[in-house]
Amino acid sequence: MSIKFSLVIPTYNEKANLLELYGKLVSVLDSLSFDYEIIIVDDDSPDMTWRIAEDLAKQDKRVKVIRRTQQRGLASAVISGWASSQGEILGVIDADLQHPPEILSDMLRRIFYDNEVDIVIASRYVAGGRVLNQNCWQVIKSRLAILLGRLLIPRIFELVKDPLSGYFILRREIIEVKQLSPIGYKMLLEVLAKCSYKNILEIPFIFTQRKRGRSKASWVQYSLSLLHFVKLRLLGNAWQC
Ligand SMILES: Nc1nc2c(ncn2[C@@H]2O[C@H](COP(=O)(O)OP(=O)(O)O)[C@@H](O)[C@H]2O)c(=O)[nH]1
Ligand SMILES: [Mg+2]
Repeated sequence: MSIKFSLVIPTYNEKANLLELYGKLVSVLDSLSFDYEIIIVDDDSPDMTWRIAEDLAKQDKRVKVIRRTQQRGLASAVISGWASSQGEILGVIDADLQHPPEILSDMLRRIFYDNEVDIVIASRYVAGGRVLNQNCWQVIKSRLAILLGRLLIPRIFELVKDPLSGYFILRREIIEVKQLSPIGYKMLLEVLAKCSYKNILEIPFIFTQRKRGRSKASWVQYSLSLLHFVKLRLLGNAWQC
């Protein structure tokens, strides 16, 4: 049978989270009756997350591992994973359990049963979604990013409520001939700005704080995301599709 769904998990120092996420994903995906693959893209994590991923791949043929030693970065890891995938539907989920695997079955049903839907986003900002326990700095940073996004690339920020979400699935065909070259963290923004698509659905989820391991979202990453907004504005891509 051909692979219907390819899910990329970008990892950097996620040793403490990967096995739990894998267990949850498999229990969700096995309840749906199609073939899938899980592609872990690890950037040679010092905590050796890649070794756990490789052990998983030995036990479960649906798991593949890409260990990158020359490249770093969340969005480019997603591109590497998708480039080596086979599924009709592609997706990405963070490894740290801030993205609930349980809603994946609903996301997949929506895209499989409605040909008009090309992208399903797990959204923090539609009714029913929210962010829990953010500290003051996190609130300021995310509000500022949304404000700048609305100013620089208004079409995207009007089109969807959470264009900065890191948890989404899409049809392979919409990215196939596109040159995706995001700066930093925000892969979905790049897709929304550069690809052509029909309908987009947003499904609410509650974004919790990570329990184990540390965030890699540094000020450098944050600044790169703002630079990404500027790049998309200058390219004019945000208005083309
Ligand atoms: N391969 C790879 N994954 C990364 C990199 N930076 C972050 N990640 C992964 O991307 C996901 C989100 O990162 P995280 O640090 O939790 O960002 P935050 O949720 O915005 O704080 C997690 O699964 C990380 O392990 C990177 O440079 N390379
Ligand atoms: Mg996180």
